[in-house]
Amino acid sequence: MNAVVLRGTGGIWRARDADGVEYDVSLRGRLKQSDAPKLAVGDDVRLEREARGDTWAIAEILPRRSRLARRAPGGAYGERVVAANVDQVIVVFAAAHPEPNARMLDRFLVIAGANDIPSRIVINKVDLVSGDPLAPFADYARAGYPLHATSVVQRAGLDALHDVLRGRVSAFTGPSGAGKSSLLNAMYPGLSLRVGEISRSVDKGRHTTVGATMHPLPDGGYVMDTPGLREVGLWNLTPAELGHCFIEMRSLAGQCRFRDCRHREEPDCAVLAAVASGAMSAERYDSYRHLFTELEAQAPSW
Ligand SMILES: Nc1nc2c(ncn2[C@@H]2O[C@H](COP(=O)(O)OP(=O)(O)OP(=O)(O)O)[C@@H](O)[C@H]2O)c(=O)[nH]1
Ligand SMILES: [Mg+2]
Ligand SMILES: [Zn+2]
Repeated sequence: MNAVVLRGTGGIWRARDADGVEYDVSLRGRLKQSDAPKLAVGDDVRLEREARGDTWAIAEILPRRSRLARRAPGGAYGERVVAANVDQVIVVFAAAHPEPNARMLDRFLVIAGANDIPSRIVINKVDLVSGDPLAPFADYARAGYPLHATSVVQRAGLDALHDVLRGRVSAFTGPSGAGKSSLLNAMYPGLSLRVGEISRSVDKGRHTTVGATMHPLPDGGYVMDTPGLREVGLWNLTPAELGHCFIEMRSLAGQCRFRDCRHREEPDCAVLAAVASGAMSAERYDSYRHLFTELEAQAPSW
């Protein structure tokens, strides 16, 4: 029998089968060995009945279609899979209250980009601003991110957002107070109890908190809560990886004169040329430079 891993604590995992029935399951012995692939929330697994009793155990981790993984510190080989099979990252910001912060938004997008997971940007609370609420985010649309404008109060944009969540695993993230829980409650009346857990924030004092949790959606798909998604420092990216994390730079990077171009002061840099011509947003490029410096400081050996 196949199932999806919803969450795990201390060796006991919660898994859900295709009919929506949930089971507390443990790992089969061979999956506990140090060289075995590590189970992660979001994994599709094959369950086997335990020899005695009517309990089930995880016998096999099925192939992953994506993963959110933290690199090992210092760029050494190895990684820690925080979540598996995430189809998209949904970054929720408020149009106002709290004021949106582009640098913070870029951090969420960088983590998703580093893991090759597509992102969508939701601008919520559009009832609080006048004019086109997406205008301040034109750089992101141009970079290639799908944008949603929503208001829980006016029930605006909810159907379009609901449509892209159906049948997929979506990691919801964004600053506290942006309205993530409110949006989920508005789209899924009755989900209220589960949504409470979505708001769990990262304990910044202890950088080890990375427990993800999945919440089944009533009409198919899952919402995943993934702490630490904006803490770029936690993910141990190298400065060299950063260009790939800014999606509008991906196609440009191959056009630079130097293959290892850092897009800072190198001659014939296609990224610098794109910024100079206005083809790439200067604000986004500024974010790139700031994060580059931050990652350099974090891993001086690179
Ligand atoms: N005006 C307005 N207020 C909203 C909207 N959506 C949510 N709010 C309010 O914003 C506040 C924060 O909403 P939450 O849903 O708790 O925000 P959250 O993103 O889940 O926050 P955390 O759980 O702390 O991460 C609440 O007082 C909501 O009522 C909206 O579309 N318009
Ligand atoms: Mg919340
Ligand atoms: Zn370059």
